[in-house]
Amino acid sequence: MGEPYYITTAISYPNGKPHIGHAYEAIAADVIARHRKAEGFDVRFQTGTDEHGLKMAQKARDMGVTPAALAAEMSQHFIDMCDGLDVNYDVFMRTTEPRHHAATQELWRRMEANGDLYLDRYEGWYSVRDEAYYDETELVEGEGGVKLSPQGTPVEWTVEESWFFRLSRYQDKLLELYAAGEFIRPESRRNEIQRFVEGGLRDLSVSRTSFDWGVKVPGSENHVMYVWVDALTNYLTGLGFPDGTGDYARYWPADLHLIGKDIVRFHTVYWPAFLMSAGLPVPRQVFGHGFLLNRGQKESKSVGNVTDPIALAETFGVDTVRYFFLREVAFGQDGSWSPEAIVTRANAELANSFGNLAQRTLSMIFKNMGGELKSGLEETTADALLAGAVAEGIAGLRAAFTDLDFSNGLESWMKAVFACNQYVDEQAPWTLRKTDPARMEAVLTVLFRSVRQLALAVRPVVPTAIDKLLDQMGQPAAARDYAALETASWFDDLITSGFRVAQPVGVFPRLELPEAVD
Ligand code: ME8
Repeated sequence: MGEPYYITTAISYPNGKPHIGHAYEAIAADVIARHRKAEGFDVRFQTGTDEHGLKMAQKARDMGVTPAALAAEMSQHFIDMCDGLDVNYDVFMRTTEPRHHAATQELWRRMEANGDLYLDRYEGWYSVRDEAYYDETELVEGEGGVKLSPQGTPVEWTVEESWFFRLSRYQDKLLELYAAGEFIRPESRRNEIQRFVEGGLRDLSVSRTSFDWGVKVPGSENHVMYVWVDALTNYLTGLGFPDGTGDYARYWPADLHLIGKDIVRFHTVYWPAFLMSAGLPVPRQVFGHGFLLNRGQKESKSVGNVTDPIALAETFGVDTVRYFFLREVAFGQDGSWSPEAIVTRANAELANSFGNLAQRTLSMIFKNMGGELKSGLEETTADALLAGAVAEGIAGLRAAFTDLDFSNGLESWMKAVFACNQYVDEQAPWTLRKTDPARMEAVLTVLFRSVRQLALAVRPVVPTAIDKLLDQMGQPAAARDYAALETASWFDDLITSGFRVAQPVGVFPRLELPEAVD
């Protein structure tokens, strides 16, 4: 078994159906998980729903249902979204599960045993929308002079008895953690958080008494924990914590918490401080990705531009949507999508460049060679150069993906695809068919090999289409990771098996712009 690699997404608030931002994060995490698997890692991938807190309680009240019923109904939509987008998680964590209450209470006890929790009175500003406390100095003025959080959400003055966490104790330790390596990525977010922590940390209010939809504070049953204490602990619960053996021992600390830019503070200030307090190792990295915008605009119910990610995948194809998100957006920055941009990108790169290359290659082998591949053909300089270009493009993709730089990784891959298309045009196998049939067979064989390598490399991004293609190329289902790129005997094995290329079926169709996308 390979080295362990534990990746998580944020757990979503199931106070409504999933939106495009949820889909973007889930897809990116899934591609990272598949990429690491292909690299030989023993991957554990967790996602889920964050079901407690005032936001859920208020939404349920507005709808006239219990918070538990709302959470149960909506979390199913998040499970369906993962299924609909080929997001292959290992664990879907729901924070209302009893084992999660037990894990969170254990974390609390450990923080208390370390002297980091005390009872006091909280007076300050709270944003239900963000489930966050803000300092007076952080607030901004909205229309009519109303006070808003830095995220632009309403805040309310709150006065309550509350348990506090001694966050102020952790300032130096956190700064050391940031200085030691790449705990926070990208760099811009690291600088922002570092400045925030350098500015001084106030103790954090970590319990509420005004409502009861949450995890009970041990020994203080009229308090429920601040929803972020319980939400962050999901990353431990899914591994069996507090049992320190088994999955926990194997996968903790997490290699990567993948989250959006708006919740970096919770993951890089509060979470490592809670873990340090409880005597547990901190995660290796937190990556705050950017936001996905609809033609440059935030999707919102009031603007009426909210996209259902499953409908999007049904309209354009799951693989297309996955490819588009990773190719179009510089990971870490905000990105924008529109139906036109999806269609343009998919047609140019998937249909016309790679899809057409694969289709032409298989089709010519079927028609001109009776589907039969040959070994021992003579290799020219052009053939060797192409093999080099393909290897380079794939190496570029792998290195960039490991660094979470998807758009450049796919660009490197596209360069290799272009090299193949240029090779087809230059070698003109359709002409060789009459002038030099042996050379035609060699050219088509070189192309078959190249298409196989390119397909294996891009499989983490577009798994369904690539599996359909690799099936048509006689590639064993069990040998589709990156190790297969280096298997010396694969081609001879294929010939020995008696495999013949059949009339190919295209796997990346050309798209038309739909009339309206819901
Ligand atoms: O924040 N583009 O849940 P959430 C990209 N429950 N990503 C986006 C986005 C957009 N337009 N909008 C939101 C929560 N996200 C908490 C997390 S983790 C212990 C608790 C991202 O449903 C957002 O940044 O509001 C977050 O990473 C994820 O979607 C879930 O957001």
